[in-house]
Amino acid sequence: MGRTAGELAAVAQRQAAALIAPPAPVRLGDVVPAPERVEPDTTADYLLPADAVIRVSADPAALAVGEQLAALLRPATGYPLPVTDTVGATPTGGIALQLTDDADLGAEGYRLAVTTGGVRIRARTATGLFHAVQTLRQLLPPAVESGTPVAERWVLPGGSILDRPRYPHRGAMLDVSRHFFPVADVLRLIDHLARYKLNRLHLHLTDDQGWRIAVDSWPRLAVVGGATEVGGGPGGHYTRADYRRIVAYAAARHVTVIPEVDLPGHTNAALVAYPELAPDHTAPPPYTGTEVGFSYVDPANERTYDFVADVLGELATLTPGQWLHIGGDEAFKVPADVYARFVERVQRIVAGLGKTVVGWHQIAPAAHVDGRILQWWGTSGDDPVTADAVRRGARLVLSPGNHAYLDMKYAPDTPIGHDWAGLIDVPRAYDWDPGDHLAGVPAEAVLGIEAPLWTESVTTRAEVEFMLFPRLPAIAELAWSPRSRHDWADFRQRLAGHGPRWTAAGIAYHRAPEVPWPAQPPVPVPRSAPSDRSTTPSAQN
Ligand code: TNX
Repeated sequence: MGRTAGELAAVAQRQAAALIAPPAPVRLGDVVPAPERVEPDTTADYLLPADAVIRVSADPAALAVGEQLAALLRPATGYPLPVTDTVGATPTGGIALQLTDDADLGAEGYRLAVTTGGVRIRARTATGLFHAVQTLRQLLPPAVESGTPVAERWVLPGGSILDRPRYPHRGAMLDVSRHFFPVADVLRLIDHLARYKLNRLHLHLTDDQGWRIAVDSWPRLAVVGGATEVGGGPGGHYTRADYRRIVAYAAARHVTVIPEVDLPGHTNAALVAYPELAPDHTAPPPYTGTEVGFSYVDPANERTYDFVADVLGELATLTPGQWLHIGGDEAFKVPADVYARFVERVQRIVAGLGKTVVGWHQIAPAAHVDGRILQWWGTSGDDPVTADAVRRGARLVLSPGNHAYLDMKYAPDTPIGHDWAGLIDVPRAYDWDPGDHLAGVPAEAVLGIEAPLWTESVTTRAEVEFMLFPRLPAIAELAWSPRSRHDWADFRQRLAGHGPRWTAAGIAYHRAPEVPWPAQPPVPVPRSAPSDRSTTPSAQN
């Protein structure tokens, strides 16, 4: 049935009102993840002037953060925002980024104070300054995300923030094996992580469907093993230079890359390239389906350990971070005792390379090795084998399949994803506590959390972003904010305010029904009207 003229007029009036009404001003508490302490002072708002200067402690890493802040603000404001290394003890207007000795702030914390005279940020490290810059970015109007100058009053809400992370390990994983994603997509993902104060990017580099990292000593891995992906597409791989670029881009954003080579299972692509590693020394056909658990490198063949040592050795050299992830999941065809001995040997190889081993929680039964981390992806909250490994010294990163798996569908009618671990809407992503999630595991054993995105059904950057937003910020809040700030009613309001930011940044997010998204905000009017910025991205639903 058609609508009456009166109904149509009412709809038109509401749409017009949404376009005319200025967006609600940003409040000091509107930050995701929620800062530890927020003290607003509504008499102390700061209007960023066109001649503002960014003053930074004379330290190269701090100055780099100052330059990042300037680069963030210049496009939308059109202001020159010069960066100087002359931060003084007394506020002098503009934005100050200052390194201090304040032990309370730890390795990543910061204080941010907005007064009518300017903004002052203090941290013990450049990383703390960097996180503060992400907060500052969120305190400016959403149009700050625009790539071209916008006529806007660049007001920051007055008051002060003290902020520190709950967990040191806050991450996401991208499976680049099931579908390959080019370097540019990975860099953009790193930007998304940094925005929400996540500091680990786990790259699932190898699986049955494709081997994605060039290895000089075993060149066919990437060239042959990388030429496939789920669904029969062309696949691809990262050269060493590509991988170095990813790692450096991440480091500049205070994100550490954790590369994963999945062993001994999930290795069909490696066996296609090097049949000598297969138990029957015969090349299997390339695999482009989505089953798991059928392939494995031969644990009884010494050549397998040469392969593991060479691959992990090259990866260790390319990776500045402390961790190497050895997979270990779903090796269904390898008997338990053989599997445990294999994992123990690989753990020793990693230790010998000076790195700390991470593995999926299936490696729990293997002997402990210094510092080892299990990534738990169960769905039940009760896992005696993992709890036992923790008693023997292991630490945990939590990726509960039924809360943190970003490849699960949001709802029965959202287009992409699996549902083997259930549907994960935004409340479900948010409503769990990493501190007491696993029975028999003390809170101190939990290093943090990680949200994996498996990509059997995820094929493009837009699809990656649809699965990440808005669930990734929910995970980020669990990882960063103190438990005392955990509050769904408050979170959904803060999250809603990010919709217009994502739109301005070209992120096609899922407009989850549990979140009170603002009406599509007025598109900022570009001052120098380039026609290609005059519409918002169309992938909104
Ligand atoms: C299980 S989680 C897997 C992956 C799949 C994923 C799909 C884990 C360690 N292994 O191989 O991609 O489920 O959700």
